[in-house]
Amino acid sequence: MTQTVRLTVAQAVVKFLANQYTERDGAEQKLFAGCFGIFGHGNVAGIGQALLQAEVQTLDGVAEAPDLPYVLVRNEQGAVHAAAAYAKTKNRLQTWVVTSSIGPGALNMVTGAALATTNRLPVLLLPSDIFATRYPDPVLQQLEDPPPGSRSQTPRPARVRSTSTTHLVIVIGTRYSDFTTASHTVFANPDVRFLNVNVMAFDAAKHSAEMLVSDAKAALEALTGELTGWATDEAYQARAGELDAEWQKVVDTCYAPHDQPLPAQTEVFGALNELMGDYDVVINAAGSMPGDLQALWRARTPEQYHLEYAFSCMGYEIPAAMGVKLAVGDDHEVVAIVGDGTYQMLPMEIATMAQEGIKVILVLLQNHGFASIGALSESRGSQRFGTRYKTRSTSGRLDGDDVPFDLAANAASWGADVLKCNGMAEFRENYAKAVANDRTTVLYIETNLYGPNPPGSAWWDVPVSQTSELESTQKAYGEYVAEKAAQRHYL
Ligand SMILES: Cc1ncc(C[n+]2csc(CCOP(=O)(O)OP(=O)(O)O)c2C)c(N)n1
Ligand SMILES: [Mg+2]
Repeated sequence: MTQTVRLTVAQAVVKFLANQYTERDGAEQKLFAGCFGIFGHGNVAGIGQALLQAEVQTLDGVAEAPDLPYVLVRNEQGAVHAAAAYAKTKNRLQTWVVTSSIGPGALNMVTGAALATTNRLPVLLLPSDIFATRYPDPVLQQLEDPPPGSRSQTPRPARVRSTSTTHLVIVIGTRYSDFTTASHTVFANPDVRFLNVNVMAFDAAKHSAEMLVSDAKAALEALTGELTGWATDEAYQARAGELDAEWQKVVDTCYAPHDQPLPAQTEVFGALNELMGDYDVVINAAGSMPGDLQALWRARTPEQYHLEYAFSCMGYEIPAAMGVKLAVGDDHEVVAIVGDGTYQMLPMEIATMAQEGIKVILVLLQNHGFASIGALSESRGSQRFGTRYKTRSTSGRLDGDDVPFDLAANAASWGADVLKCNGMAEFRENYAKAVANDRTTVLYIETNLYGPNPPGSAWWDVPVSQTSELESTQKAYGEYVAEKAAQRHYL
């Protein structure tokens, strides 16, 4: 009798790959020794879940469990080089799989892929892709038409909450990314209509909107003229004011001391928001920081807020600080907030800044892992698998001591001055020293991996494995299905 086994594609792929062999001169060996990778929202809940399940089952001694050990790396390009070198050393009889997230993670593998191709070396690269359904389109890091050079903003929670009764949404210069729309769950009123002001027809047409293809300023002036004498009613205005005031209290709470051994990163943001000048520039791109900054940062000028959140590319911040400093000149402080993960991806332009006498301030938030993808992994039932910088212990898992790297020493070795900050008081003192310094200065501070982060109600469509041997995944799948019901599709 045949038995039906239900697996996700990722679980089937892992099982299949773990059972591939090469044979030469009568000797068999496994084709894939293991899987290198970095999880992001594109692979954490799919192949991440499958690799976790395989690891749990292997260590539990479950019969026929696939054995494809997962190794967290620092940069996707490095992972592919390691796989290619392994294959060359093993006379092409064995190699490694590499898994990456969507967008920058996938593209980082391209150089390694070219090296493997030119050397005729076998590697198996599993870059993640956008969704098969078009519901959450465009997802974070999805490439669309070339966007105009606009600053796009996502709504703050106070505004998000007010949208269930919204009839008309006037949007100015947005791509409607999944963060802006909470993966199409924000605008809950079934009769909601959109007026899109955008210089690009491509974006103006989204959400079946009334298109206003125009320069934003010209459109706003024209609309203001047309609306002379019209106003929303007083109750509506009062409610909007209340929601804003409520949100300001949330920001104050996030910025205030949290009375825990390590500060929350929001305390660091609060200090920077207060200490930085109106025309200084804060930079960030990837990790848990962009979402927090979006919710909390009180930008006093448009120039102050430099976030790259279209591609959310780890490794952007340090080179970006160099680029911004060259553009704004010495009268402005340029402050890049750098996560420990993103730091390890691309720290070396610090040396270029030392070479050229370019001074920026780098705030290095050390939380020993991925606060962002770790929390996402947990919420999607993948148990924070492979998201902390821990050594492999005798259990066979990445649950040992902290990996003994020293990012402060590393930054100093590239030619920066490094000030270690033990808590927020010292951070504030050291910020003043960094401003007074004429060399690139790294403010190194340990922060709490678990936040707390700003309260957020926005949903993100990151699908969960439909079938699983893990209770955590089964539970997360139920939640996912329930939450997805709020999603709407606009033609
Ligand atoms: C090049 C690249 N690879 C993978 C990802 C997916 N990704 C998004 S955030 C993140 C972890 C960032 O860690 P860290 O810089 O320490 O920030 P934290 O999450 O701790 O705030 C990863 C792996 C990405 N955005 N870019
Ligand atoms: Mg981190």
